[in-house]
Amino acid sequence: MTKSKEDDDKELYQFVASMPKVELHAHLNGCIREETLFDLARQKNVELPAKLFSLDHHTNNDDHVNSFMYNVKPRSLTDCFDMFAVIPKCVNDLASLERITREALQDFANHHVAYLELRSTPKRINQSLSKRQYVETILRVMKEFQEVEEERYQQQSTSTSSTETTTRLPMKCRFLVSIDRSGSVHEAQENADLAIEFSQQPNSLVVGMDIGGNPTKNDFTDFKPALSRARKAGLKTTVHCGEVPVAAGPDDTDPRLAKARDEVLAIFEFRPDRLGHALLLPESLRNELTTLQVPVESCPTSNVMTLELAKHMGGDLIHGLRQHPQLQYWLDDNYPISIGTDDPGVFNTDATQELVLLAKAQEGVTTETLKRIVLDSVNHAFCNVELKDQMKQLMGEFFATME
Ligand code: 6MZ
Repeated sequence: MTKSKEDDDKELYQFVASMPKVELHAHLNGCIREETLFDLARQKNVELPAKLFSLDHHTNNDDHVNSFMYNVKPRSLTDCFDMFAVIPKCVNDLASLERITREALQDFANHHVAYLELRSTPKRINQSLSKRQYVETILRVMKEFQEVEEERYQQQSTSTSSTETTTRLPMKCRFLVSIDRSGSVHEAQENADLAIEFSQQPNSLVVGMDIGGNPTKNDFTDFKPALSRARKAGLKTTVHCGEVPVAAGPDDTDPRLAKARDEVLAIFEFRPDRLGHALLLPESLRNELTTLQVPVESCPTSNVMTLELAKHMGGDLIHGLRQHPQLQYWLDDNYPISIGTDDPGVFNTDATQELVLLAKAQEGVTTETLKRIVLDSVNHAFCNVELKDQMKQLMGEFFATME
């Protein structure tokens, strides 16, 4: 009997769900579970903007306990930043910060992420809490989570009842301190101070810094000194790049496009260890990137949503991803990339879905390609060589059991 398309889809999904994965591009507040956001909003009396969320009462009584809200898809770049403005109003104490961190880690682990680099912008989430406490809290939850993962793995290794689908590697976590480019240079310098200080503690999980935030605000060069300082102190760096349209060449006089081009060139000149998205690069800059070989953190669903690539296709992500300006080129060229979720809560995605989407949308992507991308991603990780070697060995052994 020949296999149906549904059987193939199911097989692909099961393979991808059970394979160990590497997540290098995930923003903590963007990982918030939908139900957690709604729960916290209710607890803290925060009104979520009706444009982004709609309220659907599935109540047996009138006390709102069972009221349920769901995201209105899709999400443009502007929608995302409107959401990022409201999420911290709900995550405004240590208990909620701990909760979203623990849940984010659990969600990645449930999707068999074996190595996670989570990033977040240090915030004073209320008047009595410092940015240092924000970072300390996240790091404590990550450490605790790793310990539990290690214990679980030891038990799994000695148990005879583990099956291939339930078996997974223990998740290792590292942290990147973000700079939000819509904030001030002073804030960025404070974040660099924290990143440097925490990275110098023994067994620190802090391995790098990131510049993200609304790409229409300010300029990379404003924040370069903070990032340079972090780099001098031994931290790795990654910069969001090409999220807004960029001039095709130096002769383009449109001031916005020309500014975006200058910015990409400044980022290239800085030569971060990785780039986030590198999405709207015209051919000349794509070629320049090919020469530089800076690994790119590509986030398929996020890219389709923010570029609104599926807008006229009924929201079909597969067709949307086929319009991605760079992905097919990178795949054909074996360019160094990793596949990330960006903001799984905001984009309603997860680590499994991103790889399945890639395989379904892009030509020539097989399960072998996915394994190669995941293993290569370890090379782009910001952790030390010892952990990279350990990850490669464990993942290689795991893949061997999947053949
Ligand atoms: C640029 C993004 C982003 O730091 O509060 N962020 N920056 N482009 C994106 N693609 C859509 N997605 C998330 O997490 C949320 C913050 O991450 C950055 C933004 O600064 C956002 O406010 P944290 O944990």
